[in-house]
Amino acid sequence: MELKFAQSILLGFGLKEAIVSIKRVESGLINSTFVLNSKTNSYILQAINTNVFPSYEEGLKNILTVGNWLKKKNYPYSFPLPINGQYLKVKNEVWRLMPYVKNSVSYNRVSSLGQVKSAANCLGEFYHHLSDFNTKNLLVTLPNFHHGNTIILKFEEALLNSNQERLLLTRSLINEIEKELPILNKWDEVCNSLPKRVIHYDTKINNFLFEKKTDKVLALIDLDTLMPGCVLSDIGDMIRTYSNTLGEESKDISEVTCNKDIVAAIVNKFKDSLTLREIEYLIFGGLAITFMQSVRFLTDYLNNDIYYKTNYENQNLVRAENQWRLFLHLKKL
Ligand code: GN1
Ligand code: MG
Repeated sequence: MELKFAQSILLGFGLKEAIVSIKRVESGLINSTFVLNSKTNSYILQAINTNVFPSYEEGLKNILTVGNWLKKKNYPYSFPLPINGQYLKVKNEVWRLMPYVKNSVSYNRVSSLGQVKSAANCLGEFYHHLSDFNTKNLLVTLPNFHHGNTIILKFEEALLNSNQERLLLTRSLINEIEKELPILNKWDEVCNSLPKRVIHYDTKINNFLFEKKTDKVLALIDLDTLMPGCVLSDIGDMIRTYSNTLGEESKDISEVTCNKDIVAAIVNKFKDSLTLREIEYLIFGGLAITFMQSVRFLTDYLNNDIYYKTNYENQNLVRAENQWRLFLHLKKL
């Protein structure tokens, strides 16, 4: 991004500071993210992927509603909100600016049990501080986001429309995955039987900001998917991304495994704060979300990578295989 352009966006938000440097943030598979530094402040600037988030204005309302609520309730973590409570449209792009959380860092894979516990604590506090929030006050901005049957239908559609080359390359994974698809129907049944809560819906490891040099979580970020849902979407995604100590981008597929101590630490953190039925299904949540993610990556691969950003040929296939491998290990728990 050019300095001049970033400067004009900052000005669009009413800020007159001179930007001295810009850094692209590589994590995040949907939006594009940059850190802008002036002499005195740092900001996060994001271009919202409006193909994936067509209802981004409703999404902004959800972010502000939840943000204001948490502020009133003294939620003990940062919850960085879009500056001016608005997005800025420039030509065909939609931008948001947020304060940078000082002294923070994010990781694509876990390096200590302390990080796991701290992140699970943060998510627990998030639920706790929203426990009397009426989920009807949130708009459903991505209908059927984690709906198992919708994900099956999209996968089947991709199978019908995919090019022959990609179909051939994925044949054996497709065969394996097809046998397990009923998990996604069970997922729908289980989720429908659990309480509706405010769900983050994207609790992967790099959406937690840690304090530099400690294991302490400062914030749970990336709020485009805040919606009503069931806890298994979030805790399942924590299990998926924290237990896979090589990370979801690892190409070392045969080495991908799930760390049982990490799964146990996550489940343990929630055992006193959820309903019995939610607790009973936490590990199933991790299993189903991992399988779902494998299907979603494979679907995108068959669709020629139209949803998740990629940096190299076949990256979505590698991701799908990585998740499949993790799923096989989780299944043995
Ligand atoms: C996407 O954009 P990012 O990286 O935060 C995706 C999540 C997936 C994740 C997999 C709206 O999240 O659902 O779990 O990639 N977000 C959306 O890394 O589809
Ligand atoms: Mg996200």
